[in-house]
Amino acid sequence: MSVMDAAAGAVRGRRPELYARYRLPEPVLVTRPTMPALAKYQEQIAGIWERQWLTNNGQLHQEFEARLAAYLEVEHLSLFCNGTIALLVALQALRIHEGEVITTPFTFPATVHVLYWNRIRPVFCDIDEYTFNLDPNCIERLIGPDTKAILPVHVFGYPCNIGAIQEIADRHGLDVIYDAAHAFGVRHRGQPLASYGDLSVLSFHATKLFSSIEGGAIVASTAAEKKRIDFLKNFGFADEETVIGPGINGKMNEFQAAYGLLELDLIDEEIVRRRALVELYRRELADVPGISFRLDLPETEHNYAYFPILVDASAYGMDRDALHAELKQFNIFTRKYFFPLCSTIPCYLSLPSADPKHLPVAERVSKRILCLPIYGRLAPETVQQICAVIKVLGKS
Ligand code: T4K
Repeated sequence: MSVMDAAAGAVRGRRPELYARYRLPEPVLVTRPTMPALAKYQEQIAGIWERQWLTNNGQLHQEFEARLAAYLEVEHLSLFCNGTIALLVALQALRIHEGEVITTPFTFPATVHVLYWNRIRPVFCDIDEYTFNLDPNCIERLIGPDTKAILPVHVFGYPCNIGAIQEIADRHGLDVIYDAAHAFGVRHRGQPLASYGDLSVLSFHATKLFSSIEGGAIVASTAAEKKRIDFLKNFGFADEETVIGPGINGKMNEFQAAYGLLELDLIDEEIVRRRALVELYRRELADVPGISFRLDLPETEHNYAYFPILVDASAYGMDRDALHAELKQFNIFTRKYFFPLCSTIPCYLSLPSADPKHLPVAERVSKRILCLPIYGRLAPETVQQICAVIKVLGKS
């Protein structure tokens, strides 16, 4: 019998006793949205009713775009209906609609699907063991005559090695589009993380640190780029009679903008709360054999959007999948972000770069990673209870 089987058996045998002592009374989900007061949202909606202006660059859209750009300290920001359409348009904005783009397999499928939808071949590159982001040492050998751009992801809001990536891109004349879906408000080397690269794309989905229900944005480097992006997200219309290119409908509506505006008032407090919870998790789990996590990175102001741990089965006594399943029995709903790797999705499986032998770090990380519950309203006592369960399962 393996160590894992023995541990699982021991837990099963002692379940009633363990449940009675450790099971959480209510389900705890991996995240919950930070929601503004309903009365405030109703007030905003009343204004929408009065104006009878529901979408297409309405008053709240304009106000949200300006306030968000100021909050993020970026000059040129375009709002979108969601992060996926924003990524799709970012590629179109840079006229990348053929060839290959180098990206990470360790991400949400949206990152790779937007390449497919633009008829671009994804080229998967392995990741760095510590940050879980594209490993710059692996990028260069993947560059070929068809390579057009690099699409890295600041996964969990951890900054990519932006210096090395930009240096490679400059040397080969490639564009860099950052998928900054997790990186709202992160600062790195004295600058907003979203200001690096040719374009950066944010997501404001309900599960994100900062939300507009659904939503997203592209941060551009120049006013001209923003203008082109604004045309492209509105079917390509430059004015009533001029269509500059094959645009799409990527517009954010007034209800999303209203919600986003109210969230802006809550975001600083949300980050402070999450930071305290991350610090608590780190203290509680510091000495659990086989459980590891990342500390703050140098020159970075983090947003504490996620709390991923890595499970080393031989040291912990149970593998990631078993822990994920066991935690459910205790009413704790963690998520395997990001498993399976995008390179294993059937439509990408036959790509030469999808071969697992080229992606050893990503393979290892995706089999060990587990995101624990984190959101501002999560009580510190609940974090302590979650950690107590993780500790007791490990000891079993
Ligand atoms: N790039 C990256 C790197 C991304 O991670 C994402 C999205 C994108 C691009 C695309 O951006 P968007 O087009 O979405 O703007 C969720 C989100 O749907 C997705 O936005 C996000 N990444 C991904 C990491 O997480 P699921 O399939 O895990 O969501 P779901 O419905 O299982 O929700 C997770 C938990 O959140 C639930 O257990 C409960 C809680 N929840 C969820 C919703 C929707 C709530 O409490 N309330 C809610 O309204 O993908």
